[in-house]
Amino acid sequence: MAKLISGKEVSAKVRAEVKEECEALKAKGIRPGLAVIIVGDDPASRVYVNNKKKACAEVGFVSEEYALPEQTSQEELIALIGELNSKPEINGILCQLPLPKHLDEKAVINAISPMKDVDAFHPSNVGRIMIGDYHFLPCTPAGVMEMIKSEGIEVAGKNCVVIGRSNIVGKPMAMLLLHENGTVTICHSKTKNLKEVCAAADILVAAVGRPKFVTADMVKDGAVVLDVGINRDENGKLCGDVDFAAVEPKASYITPVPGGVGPMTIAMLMKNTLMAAKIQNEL
Ligand code: L34
Repeated sequence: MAKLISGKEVSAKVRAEVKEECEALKAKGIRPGLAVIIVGDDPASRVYVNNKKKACAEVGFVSEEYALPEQTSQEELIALIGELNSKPEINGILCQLPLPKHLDEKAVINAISPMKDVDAFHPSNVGRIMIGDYHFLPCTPAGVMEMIKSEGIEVAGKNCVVIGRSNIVGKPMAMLLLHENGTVTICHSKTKNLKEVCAAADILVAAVGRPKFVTADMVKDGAVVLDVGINRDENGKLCGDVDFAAVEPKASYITPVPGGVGPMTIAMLMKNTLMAAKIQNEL
């Protein structure tokens, strides 16, 4: 039987710390502000953005939402980001992904001032992470690391396998595990012997985006299993990339979906926004 690492609990702790620091900033006349841009009406994005706004209210940040119509042009979106870049009361800017197909995600990310890039998606922040000299870590991988740390799980020397190589999760996740001295393998759709590679992992991170992709035969006895996926199963129920019922008996630790990595993503966003506010106020 695995121990459950509750994203609900760990994220509540992170948010409580952020809230406390936010109150200390108030005494200095500083109130962190986050601007969230959402383009179109993807229902999942709507839920995530609402959760981000709720978290801002809870920790004491100002949050501004910019809900733009599906047919927003590249120029309009870039112009809004430009305005927010020069708005002093906004410390963090986030453009919820995915964007509608006609918009150029890369150009949008590039337009966000690296100082306000609380997703840490801008190439300059990505480069900083690569060399270990950063202010912000991308929220989802940072949230996974926080869950690992919350249980005192040692990463150094461990065989870490990340399934998925996206710029948002897989690649930075591998880098953060490497920073903690893990021996890291990244798997993807072209990986040969995926099952064997995964079954050798002490720490297995699933970021594939396919429901119940990780089955029991891919998991070593006693492995730590972190599930980044948020999918809907055949009954429309939220589920992760891991077949939880089958894998849970084999793992030593496992994260649930929902209530796992998702809430951690949001908590780490709060942490990054606080950090952005401190940096921009030269604290
Ligand atoms: N720019 N785009 C940008 N930054 C991000 O950090 C994200 N991400 C991912 C999608 N696009 C993004 C998020 O915010 C995924 N993500 C995210 C955020 C929150 C939750 C899930 C994904 C979340 O709150 N999950 C809840 C359940 C939500 C539900 O009911 O559907 C959970 O318990 O997992």
